[in-house]
Amino acid sequence: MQYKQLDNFPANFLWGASISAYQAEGAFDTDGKLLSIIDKYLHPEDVANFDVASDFYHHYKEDIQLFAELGLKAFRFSIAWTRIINVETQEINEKGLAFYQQVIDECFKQGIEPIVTMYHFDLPYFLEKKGGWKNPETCDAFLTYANVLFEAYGDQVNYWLTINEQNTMILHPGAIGIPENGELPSKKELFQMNHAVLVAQAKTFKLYHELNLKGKIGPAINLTAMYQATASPDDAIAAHNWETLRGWSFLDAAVRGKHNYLFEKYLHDRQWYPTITSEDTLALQEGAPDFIAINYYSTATIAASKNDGSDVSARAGDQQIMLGEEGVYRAAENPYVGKTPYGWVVDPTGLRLTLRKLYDRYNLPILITENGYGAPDKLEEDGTIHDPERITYLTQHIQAIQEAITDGVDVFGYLPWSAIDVVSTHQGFNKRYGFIYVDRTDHELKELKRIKKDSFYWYQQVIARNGLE
Ligand code: BGP
Repeated sequence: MQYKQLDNFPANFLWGASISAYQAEGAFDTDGKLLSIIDKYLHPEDVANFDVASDFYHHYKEDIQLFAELGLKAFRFSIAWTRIINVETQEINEKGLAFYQQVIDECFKQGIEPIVTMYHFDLPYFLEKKGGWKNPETCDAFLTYANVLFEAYGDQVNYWLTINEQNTMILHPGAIGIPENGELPSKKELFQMNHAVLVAQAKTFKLYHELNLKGKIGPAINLTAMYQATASPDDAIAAHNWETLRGWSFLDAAVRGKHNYLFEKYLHDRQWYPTITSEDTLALQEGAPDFIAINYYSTATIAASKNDGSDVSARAGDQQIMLGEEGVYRAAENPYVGKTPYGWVVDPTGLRLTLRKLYDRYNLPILITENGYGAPDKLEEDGTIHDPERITYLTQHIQAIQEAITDGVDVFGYLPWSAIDVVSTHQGFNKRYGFIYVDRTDHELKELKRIKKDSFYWYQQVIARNGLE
């Protein structure tokens, strides 16, 4: 649909930006923070690790002041579970609680809405040693953690996100690191974990609502619309397979309170179906979100599986690069879209399509919690950073959101990745997304000085105008 005129962004639209604890904070063992899986997992050795990251832990005030100068109306950050509770002794770490209280206070002082992700990939290592999400105790531990957060900040924070990108954790587990023994869980184990996380999430939704807190809570999934490679009906089935398994299966459980039918068949057929208790079934039914958050970077193009041993691509996959699966789908190229320097498809219209499909399916308000352009930005000798590709990328995606809003989709905020440069999940400091440059490299910490990129000044204008020119 083409419109003669696009609707304006709503007056209270949440223009913002995002980070996560482990990718930004550093201070990995400071003030009582315990180790998470991220601190123990194996990561590529030639890039930065997460020990210091952008040192947001020590720079949060300066950073939030910069976000205020940028004009952000909302700032999404995650809380590190390992700063809050010692899951072994159940002791609460007051210093950890105080840190996030300061972050929240600084946000409010600067007129910024804090948006909190409760869990962004960084499971406490102590729980991992006891089986991680395979152990039902992890679900209980998450509920205890949720309770502590709601008690501490529930009367202040208006938007909560339970789990960041559960689908990345389950479908691309290697993207966030490899366990020390070098072995990723089996598919059967992964889908058991998946179910456990969904149950923990549903119970968290229920708990939040029972506490009658003033805000809203939702899941945050990495969502990607799938195109069929040709008009072949088999390609259409394959695209539907993968769109369901990669995206809808996670959201159907979260929103509709039961597992998707095709997903269940897929698991049964492969003998990966998890153990599900009647208590789990009830928990899924009883918890529901108030809104849906999505992280959107790319679309994918899908062909029918050839089922001849060649469907799984030899190239390394990650959260946006589709690998293929025998009997399910095969990754295909799309000549109509671009790519980032890291091979991620650039498809703004795909965002409009993804938003429409998401709204069709669940009819809930949508918050875009990530979207962005990873690039090896360069600090020029005169102290500037020119990132025109990022500006183009974001401009096109904002345009697509405006089109979706004009279509009638209820999108209430846009929080690109990332507010400031952070360590990429597996590509270090070379791959940057921020509006603010952090002066360090993978191998040299330097002074971690904050420098505004061209995109900073551009986004400032967008927010001030409440939209594109
Ligand atoms: C998402 C994650 C983020 C973030 C982003 C960019 O999948 O939620 O944590 O890192 O992708 O990914 P990367 O850092 O791999 O480029």
